[in-house]
Amino acid sequence: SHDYTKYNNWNTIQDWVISITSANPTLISRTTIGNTYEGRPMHLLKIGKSSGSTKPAIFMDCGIHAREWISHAFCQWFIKEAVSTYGSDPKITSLLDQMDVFVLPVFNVDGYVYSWTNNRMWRKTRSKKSGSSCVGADPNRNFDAGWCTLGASNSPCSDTYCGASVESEIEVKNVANFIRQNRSIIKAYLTIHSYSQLLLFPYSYKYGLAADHSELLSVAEAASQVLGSLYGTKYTSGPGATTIYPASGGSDDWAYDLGVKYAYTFELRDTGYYGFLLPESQIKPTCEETMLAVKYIAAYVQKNL
Ligand code: 0X9
Ligand code: ZN
Ligand code: ZN
Repeated sequence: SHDYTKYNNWNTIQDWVISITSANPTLISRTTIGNTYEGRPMHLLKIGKSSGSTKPAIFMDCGIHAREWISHAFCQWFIKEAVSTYGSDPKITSLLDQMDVFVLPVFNVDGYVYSWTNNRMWRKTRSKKSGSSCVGADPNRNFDAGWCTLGASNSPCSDTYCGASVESEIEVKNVANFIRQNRSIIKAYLTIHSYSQLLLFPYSYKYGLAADHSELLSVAEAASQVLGSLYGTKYTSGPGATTIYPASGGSDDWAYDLGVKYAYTFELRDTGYYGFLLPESQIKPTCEETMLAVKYIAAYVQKNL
């Protein structure tokens, strides 16, 4: 059964998505943005107090990469904290009164299932390609942002395979379609990965700085500082290309170039001791500190609507 301080498998997450939505009808609504390659539903939760009119929104996804289990855990934690502190935490209350937060708890569902059943270190989707015995593409190399030009591979067997074409992966297409359709209301795009303790922003597909570089950097540095205030966890912030590595086809760069100014990639704990195999004992502290940074960015976005 579901436990916020443990890693939950897809069936448990799916049951939890249904039950937390029905338990919080005034704060959560659920839609499906499409199905995965293997036919699983991609549940999207909208967290916010309904106001009768369309509200500005933040979009956040977890689990683009299958093996980054702390990411999936964070989206569940975020939803729990949001609904359980609405009405008592002034920041969350004000945020959810004025804005909606769209949360995609598991982006790469098929890959996540495979990381539980077959290969704990699986990263990609599970799409099949004729002419290759290798499976899947890297969803974070499959967006339309300098697609397959840098830090991505043309080889279907690579872990950073960019896919046969832009948005060839149905999961990427579903997310991109949703964001395109809601482009006018989406003010921030947050994507949760692990590991390395980084807060990244555009660009990664090129070395040139984003037009909003100084604002993106100062928000990232302030968010990293509040994150570290809880347990002393050290984060580095900066543009992806120079802070982690150049890599094209990422969701953050794509969202930014679409016009979503506050586009951030979180790389959660740790710095490599456990890496993707972060122990369950670190779920709570990791999620609590990350909440502070996400709430900081959300409050900043809200203040600057
Ligand atoms: O390489 C990635 O996709 C991300 N790192 S991870 O270890 N989680 O795979 C970093 C993504 C940074 N942003 C872009 N490359 N656009
Ligand atoms: Zn990742
Ligand atoms: Zn808490």
